[in-house]
Amino acid sequence: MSQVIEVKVPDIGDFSDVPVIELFVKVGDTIKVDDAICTLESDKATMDVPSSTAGVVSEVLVKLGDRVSEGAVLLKVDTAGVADAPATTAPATASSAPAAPVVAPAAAPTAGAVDVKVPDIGDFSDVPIIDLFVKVGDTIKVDDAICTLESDKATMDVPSSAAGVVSEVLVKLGDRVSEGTALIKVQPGGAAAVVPAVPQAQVSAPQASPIATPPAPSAAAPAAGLPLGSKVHASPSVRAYARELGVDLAQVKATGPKGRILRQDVTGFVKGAMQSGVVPGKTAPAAAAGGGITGGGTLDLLPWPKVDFAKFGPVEVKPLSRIKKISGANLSRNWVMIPAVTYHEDADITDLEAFRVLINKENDKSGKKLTMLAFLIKACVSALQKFPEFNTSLDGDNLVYKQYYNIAFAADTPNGLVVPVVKNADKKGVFEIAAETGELAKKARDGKLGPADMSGACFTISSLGGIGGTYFAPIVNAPEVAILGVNKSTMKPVWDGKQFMPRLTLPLSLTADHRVIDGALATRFNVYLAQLLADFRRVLL
Ligand code: CAO
Repeated sequence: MSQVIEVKVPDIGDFSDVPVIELFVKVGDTIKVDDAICTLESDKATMDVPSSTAGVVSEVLVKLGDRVSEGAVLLKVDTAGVADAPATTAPATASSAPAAPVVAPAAAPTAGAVDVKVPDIGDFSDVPIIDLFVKVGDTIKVDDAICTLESDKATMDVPSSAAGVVSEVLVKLGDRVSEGTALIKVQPGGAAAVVPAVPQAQVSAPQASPIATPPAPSAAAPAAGLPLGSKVHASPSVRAYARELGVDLAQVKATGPKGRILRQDVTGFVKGAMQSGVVPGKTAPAAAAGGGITGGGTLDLLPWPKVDFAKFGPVEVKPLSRIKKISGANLSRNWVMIPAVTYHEDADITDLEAFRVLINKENDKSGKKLTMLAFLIKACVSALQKFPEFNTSLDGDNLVYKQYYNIAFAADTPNGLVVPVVKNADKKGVFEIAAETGELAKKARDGKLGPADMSGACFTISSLGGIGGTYFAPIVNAPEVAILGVNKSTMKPVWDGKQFMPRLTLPLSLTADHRVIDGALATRFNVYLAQLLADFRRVLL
């Protein structure tokens, strides 16, 4: 018998008056239970509203941009002739099908189910869940995103450590969780591909800010990266990520549950686009970076060469680490979008190195150690103070001058490059900076850097001095405008006007964004930096 049922907004937690940003149905559509009707987006989360009934849509009572709360009627559905429609379901219960903020309903936990818990999330605890991607009955793979946590500093997707069928969801939207909180129970399925624990690096990778990663989106960042009405499913963090990279989500192939676009889909899209020579979102990112690639838009490159390497000899294929995948996308963007020039200079560090060795000898017993990196950080702060254009970021047509001095340094780890930040380096002494870089480098190697450790940088130093090399051309770490590369110091004969003298010479390589810094200014910066390193007393002036 024909019956018209109202489909209402279910319990959406503490949210009310939330705008409809996507609408997936129209009059005449045949829908099933759980089909997505629309997406609501608050400033904290994006929620798909599933249908609580099956049938033919006879009326759509909302339009894009309407603001709705729990109980608002979205659709009228005619259940005539539809087998799985809950024919006797009263309108009131039609709204009881929860949307995204769902707590696991009936399914009883099964023996053998594995708990998937919040992994190590650095110093964060009591962090709210702003997005939940799984529900009871979903089949998930290892590394599928389970939920998004958002602290005041960063948005983190929590990947699953187990594969199988979700038998219980133990949390709901808005719940606050910490390391070790059980999120879901998973009944291992198929080949029982349960991974005992999420490796540290994988956990920290989504938060990681490898060399070119932009700052994590703040909680206040607007979530939508698309115009109203675009049919894409993605969490706020993924939308923010796409927006930062200038990616149009409508072009990205989704691999998440129910067609949801995951962060790695966006990264993969950028990689694919870079390899095929097409710059994704070709006008938006250029505009955001203060002008650059417009009009022409694409790079018109040849596609990435496809070679069957195995034809020429044995090969082994290994997946890139998560950090490498993330940093790769960022490096590619920075390489393409920043018209960068590298300037070289030699600094005479004979006296500074002698001083460093002397002080370290004096402090031999205390365990305190001065490093060349600490002196470089301190000297760079002085150079940034003298040349404030280096302590800026482009924001559209504006240049943002920072009045704080946070210096990042590249740290090599087994999983790839990460860039921890020494905050307020102008207020710290070289001993303090040396101790802090030592601690941050250890955390980096252990995969334990949190988003806060890697955000807020003004300028980056990439020191290969402990390894060797003469000069190199580092890639600017956007949205910074310059980066200093340092190689191994060597004794060189230097003419003092009368004779050649052996001087310990440190090779410096400064890459600067030419949109902000001209060659003359960059060279002045380098010369000044070399003067500071040659006579460190100048730092006091
Ligand atoms: N010239 C000569 N020797 C140097 C030097 C320099 N510029 N810088 C450091 N050294 C020496 C130190 O004296 C020390 O030797 P001893 O053990 O005999 O005292 C040794 O190298 C190690 O130095 P350190 O403990 O001070 O560490 P570091 O500053 O060299 O490095 C860190 C710290 C985190 C920068 C480093 O571990 C690292 O990860 N570097 C790689 C960065 C990188 O990969 N950059 C490339 C980015 S672009 O792809």
